[in-house]
Amino acid sequence: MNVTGQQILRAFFAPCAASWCVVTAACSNGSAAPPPHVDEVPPAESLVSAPSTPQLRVPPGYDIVKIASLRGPRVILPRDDGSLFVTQTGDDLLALVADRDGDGQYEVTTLRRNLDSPHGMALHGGFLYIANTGAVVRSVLDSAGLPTGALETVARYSHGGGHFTRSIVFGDDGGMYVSIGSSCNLCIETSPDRAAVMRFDADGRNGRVFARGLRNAVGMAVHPVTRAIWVSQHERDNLKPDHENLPPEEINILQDGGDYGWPYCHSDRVPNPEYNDQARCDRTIPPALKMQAHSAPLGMTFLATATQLPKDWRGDLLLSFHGSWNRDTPTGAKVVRIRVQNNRPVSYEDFVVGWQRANGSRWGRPADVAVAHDGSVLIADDFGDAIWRLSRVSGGDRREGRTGRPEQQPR
Ligand SMILES: [Ca+2]
Repeated sequence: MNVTGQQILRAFFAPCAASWCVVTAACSNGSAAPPPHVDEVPPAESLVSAPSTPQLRVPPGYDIVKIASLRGPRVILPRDDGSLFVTQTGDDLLALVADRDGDGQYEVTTLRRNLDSPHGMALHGGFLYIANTGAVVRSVLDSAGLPTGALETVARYSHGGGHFTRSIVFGDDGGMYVSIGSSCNLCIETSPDRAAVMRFDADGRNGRVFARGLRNAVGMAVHPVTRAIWVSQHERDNLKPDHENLPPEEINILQDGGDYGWPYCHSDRVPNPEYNDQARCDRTIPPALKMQAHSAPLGMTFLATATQLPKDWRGDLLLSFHGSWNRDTPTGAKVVRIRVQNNRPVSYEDFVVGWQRANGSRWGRPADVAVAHDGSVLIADDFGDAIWRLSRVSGGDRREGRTGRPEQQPR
């Protein structure tokens, strides 16, 4: 086992107590009004305590329940049969999480051990791809859709030092896109594949830099209409004088050959004072959406198939904020909804909150969010060692269920 995974993750959480705790929060009694549409994260006035989970607050009409317990779940890949592939990055594991007996609680089976900080996953061409910290590996799927046989290494890239998780998606062109974060907070990298998204053929050949200047793009998702790759991006630390609120975290929409600024620039083409190169910044692509500094945006998902959410949410996306670790007033540890108009992100607002207490300490941290086969929403909580399922109390829109089956009621 490498030493970077869970130990680093847990080190970030050191100021936080690990025990479960009920957050007592002032909240409304369930107004039917939609959440406010604003550019900054609002107070969670429109959220209510979930009926079965008073620690967490969700929009009125929804419930959230813990469906699985496992150490450090980071990325969720839902399967068509309702089960999930889950990477446990810190323990170098791939797990199958499935409700085998139909009681609403999901059982955990370890499928692969001794991976190398596995994080992102993708299904493509009859393979399960896993993004380890230094290479993408893949495994053939058997008739049950489970990985079988030896792992094949298909693409290697830089690793060691700094950001160690790797994310992966396949584009409409069949290309394999892998995000590799920076080795530092702020520096000029010596390896061109750091702070970049690489594009490979599906067999790992013809690797090249697709987009650069991305300090740590962890969330990756393909827009359901434009098919562009969207990423969430962690910006730099220790920018004076207002480290608390600068620079903003970002959503970026990737373009082939695009430069998104880091380390030279932040925000809308603003030079970092360490380099002070406005001419260079003028050639970079500004963020599509700016968000609260130090929110640590991780996994995200579009809601095109989230049939348990209202129809007018289906063009939007959800994003996990892991939460700040070096901000005097902690922020984050919540899931936000990003509103999309004309295929661009325009604002964001709280969607699920409560992992963070009023004093800033946390009992959980959302790391990934995904849409399940039945249109419900799944959240990986790598600090609370849990997977949560959010569903509509009334059962959702049955006519639009992806599977054609009645959607499961929350338990
Ligand atoms: Ca079960």
